[in-house]
Amino acid sequence: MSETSARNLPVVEGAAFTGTHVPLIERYRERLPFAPGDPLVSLQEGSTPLLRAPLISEMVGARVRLKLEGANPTGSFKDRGMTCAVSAAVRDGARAVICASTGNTAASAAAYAARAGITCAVIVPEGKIAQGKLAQTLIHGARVIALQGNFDQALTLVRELTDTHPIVLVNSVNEFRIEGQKTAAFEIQEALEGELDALCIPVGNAGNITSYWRGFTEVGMAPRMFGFQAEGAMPLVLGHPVEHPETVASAIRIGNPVRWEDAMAAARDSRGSIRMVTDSEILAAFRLLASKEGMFCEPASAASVAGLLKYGAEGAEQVVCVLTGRGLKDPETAIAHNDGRVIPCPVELEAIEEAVLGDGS
Ligand code: AN7
Repeated sequence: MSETSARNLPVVEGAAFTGTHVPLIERYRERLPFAPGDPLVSLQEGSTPLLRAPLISEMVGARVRLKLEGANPTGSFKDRGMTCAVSAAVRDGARAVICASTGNTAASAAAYAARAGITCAVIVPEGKIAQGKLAQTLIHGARVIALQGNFDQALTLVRELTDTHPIVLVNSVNEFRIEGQKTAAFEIQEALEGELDALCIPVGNAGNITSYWRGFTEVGMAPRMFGFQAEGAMPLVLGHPVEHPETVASAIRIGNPVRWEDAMAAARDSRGSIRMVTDSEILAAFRLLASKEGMFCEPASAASVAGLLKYGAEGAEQVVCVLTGRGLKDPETAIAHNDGRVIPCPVELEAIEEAVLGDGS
């Protein structure tokens, strides 16, 4: 253990973990920029399920599986990149990390910084991040700054700030983020023994599509990469930045992605595409996943399935849709957009009978 680690206890060796669930850096150490003995900040991320989606499979005429990234410790795929970014920061003697975020990067950075015993600051667009993510970030003890602007402006400002202060930037401009997130492609390769024709994935800052393509390339796979942006925040579809991005899927409310070139290269080199889904298509997929497949993801994640349903499998037989974050992240949107209702009931048997068995009128 190097002396640069922020404090002794939480930065542990992989060998200290027991059970079948090993930290991502341990599982894929040979393919990641870490040496044995490097400090390792882990919450036992990665190794997420790949769930069959029978109804969606039938709808599109392909074998469709869902990569459940909401099963990560903080409820999103960001943990894969964050274990690497924070472990590297600690290795290099950092005392603080910072990010701009639409919510999930903030929650993940806050958790890993807490684990490492270093400080964390996050800049979020004021009033535009989901409640679950805000709750996580605050309880982990990060300093939360609500910018009176959008994500793109927040990212521009933190990049300037980190140019002149010794604080590590953990947005996906950080190479360790991409390196960590590519491991999801390794897991898919192992689970499907390399048999995959298409990957459907939501695109915001475009770090994740970049990571998956890097991971697939490293294991000799080349599925078509189908990225989806929300109609009100689709710079990669339009070919120019969007100054005022807007979408119900707050996680991908991003108008000028940092991994622009990498995402376009992934789409081009894989014979894939980056296309658009509307907010109502996102919400329809969000409800379908929850009510018919039993899987509650956050709205941004449903963009992957919305895109598959909209454009079809295009001849692909094996498809994976990445569900990037857990539904509990954003309870407001789920409560605002569903077909159910809450039935009030007095404390009486007859009333209960009517409420449970009646026609609901
Ligand atoms: C659930 O947290 O950008 O294309 O600041 O939270 O790699 O940006 C989140 C992005 C998809 C898009 N799904 O991934 C942030 C942030 C969910 C997300 C994306 C995000 P990228």
